[in-house]
Amino acid sequence: MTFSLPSLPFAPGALAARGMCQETLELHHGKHHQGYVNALNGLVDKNDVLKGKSLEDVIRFAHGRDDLAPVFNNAGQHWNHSLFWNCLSPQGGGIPASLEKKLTADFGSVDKFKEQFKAAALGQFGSGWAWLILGTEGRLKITKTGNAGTPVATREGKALLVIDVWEHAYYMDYRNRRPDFVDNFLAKLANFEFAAAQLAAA
Ligand code: MN3
Repeated sequence: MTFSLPSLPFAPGALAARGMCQETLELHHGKHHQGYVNALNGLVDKNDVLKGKSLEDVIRFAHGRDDLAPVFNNAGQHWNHSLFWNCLSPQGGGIPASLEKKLTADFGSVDKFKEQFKAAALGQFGSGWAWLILGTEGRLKITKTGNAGTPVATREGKALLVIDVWEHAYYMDYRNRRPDFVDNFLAKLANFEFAAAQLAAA
């Protein structure tokens, strides 16, 4: 076994009062994410070139290769979900002053950042992810990726915050209402303390 499922950084029921129920987290973490890890380990086990590589190196090696699409998909999903759990918090929604200053400098205001982040999350047709990234030029930017796409593959900067917009992330709590899920994420779940720490460490 090369890769393993990280523990959630909170109890699975800890977000229930803030718009993400325990069953969503148990399925999303314990079934979906675990499934990606299991599939990835099975694929790596059958491929000597991949054995011993870090997760990031596996993602970059498999990126764009049709023959390694299942490897890329499961590795990308493992990386993205591992970050996503850290982007949720039972005390989420509050933006530390250091991050607020940077958001205001690069987007004009916190509200404009939220508008653009929401637009990316809603504009991702089908499954995928929306990201707040510190670009290589030092400016914050918002991007979106489809399916298992990840900024690890494109080396476009450091991911500070991500939202999973696959239906499995929100269907139990919000049914088809992705806008409500994204609004709730920004207001009550997003771990901006983690994003600020990622920024400070960059
Ligand atoms: Mn997911």
